[in-house]
Amino acid sequence: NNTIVDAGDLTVLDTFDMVPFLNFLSLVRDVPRAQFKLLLENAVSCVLPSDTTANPNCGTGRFAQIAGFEFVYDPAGTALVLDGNLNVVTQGSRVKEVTLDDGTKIVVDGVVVAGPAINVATIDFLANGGDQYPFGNLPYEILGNTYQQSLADYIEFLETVTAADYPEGGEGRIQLATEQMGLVDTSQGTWTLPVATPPQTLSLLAVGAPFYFGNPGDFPMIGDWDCDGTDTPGLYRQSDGFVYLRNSNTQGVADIRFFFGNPGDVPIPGDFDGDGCDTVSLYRPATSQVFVINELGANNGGLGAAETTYAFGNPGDVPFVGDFDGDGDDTIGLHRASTGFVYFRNALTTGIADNSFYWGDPGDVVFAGDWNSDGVDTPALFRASNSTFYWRNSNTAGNAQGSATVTTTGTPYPVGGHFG
Ligand SMILES: [Ca+2]
Ligand SMILES: [Ca+2]
Ligand SMILES: [Ca+2]
Ligand SMILES: [Ca+2]
Repeated sequence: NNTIVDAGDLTVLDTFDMVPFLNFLSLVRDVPRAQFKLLLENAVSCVLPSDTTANPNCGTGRFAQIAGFEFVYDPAGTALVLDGNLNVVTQGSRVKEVTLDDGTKIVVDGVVVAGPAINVATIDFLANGGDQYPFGNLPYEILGNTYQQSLADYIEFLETVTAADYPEGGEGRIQLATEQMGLVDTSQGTWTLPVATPPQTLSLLAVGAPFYFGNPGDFPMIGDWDCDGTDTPGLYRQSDGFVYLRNSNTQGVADIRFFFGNPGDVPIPGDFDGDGCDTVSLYRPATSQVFVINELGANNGGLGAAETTYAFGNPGDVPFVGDFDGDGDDTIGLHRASTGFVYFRNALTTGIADNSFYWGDPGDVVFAGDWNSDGVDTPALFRASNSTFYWRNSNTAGNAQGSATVTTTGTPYPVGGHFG
């Protein structure tokens, strides 16, 4: 639990406060690696408020406390759903990396590494399927101690526990993968993904190697065009309305090409119907109109008419996209450089803004993303004059809650997403 222990003596009674249930230390031998990943998927299957919709069995308590290994999870992945008999209903894809303390890799990039099974120490409640932990029918040995007695013994063994042993923000055993920030040098058509990761997480990836995609002057965007959870480049050529999309973060030709819109339209990529796939919608600055479409074109063909069209904003507003209320559907925001305000609605309809607040100076490029992995997109901006990203984690007025200064070349333009 989250007991705060004041400096001074710890008593046995304190340990009963910390671990108050009658659970016995237990040993589960030879847990196959895939099942170990399944156990961790269960641990992170109820971390977003929206998870309770898919899984009515979500309850408090299933998030794991761990030792002996580290793992990285990304709430943007699919939550594991189990039925009442602990059979898998929906496979989870949130657990990205699992590494034992001796360096053995168990999961890399979401994929289980083949190898020997693992012995797991836990409590009999979980070994027996409590909190939906899917240990299956693996036998477990109940050892002689309750977990409270084990904790008391351990503290006695240590003699002194200091705050330095338990740093604020944790020791990195459990890491949260957030959306990252990248830059496109539009003067060269070079992409660097990522260049910054908000520091609520340890940076998982070094700065990416730049790669070429597109021509100088193309309007860059990023999205998950093939619905695999990884965001990759796209381009909109404003002169002729051509869309060029690529499904990997590597140099190469476009995987998808089609045309849509009028000269001068601004691309707004997002998942406007919440199906897990991003598509390219448009904002027409001349008339302040949004054109939403939930499919991609193909084969150099035209995409046809938009599914939804509505007016939003004033001439000169610059659009950005996000899921500002965390319901799974993207909607449109606007940055008005003349006032320094952002405006957004949580529905794809005409109407007054659901929210507006001061964010950014003229010249800043505003975009949105989920910088703390709570399921809600909030604003960021890139300020070219000092090569710095700024972001907030709530959709409210206020100063930036984080910033990162990066190295730039040419004409940098920001993108945010899960770059894999
Ligand atoms: Ca993708
Ligand atoms: Ca979609
Ligand atoms: Ca939304
Ligand atoms: Ca967020």
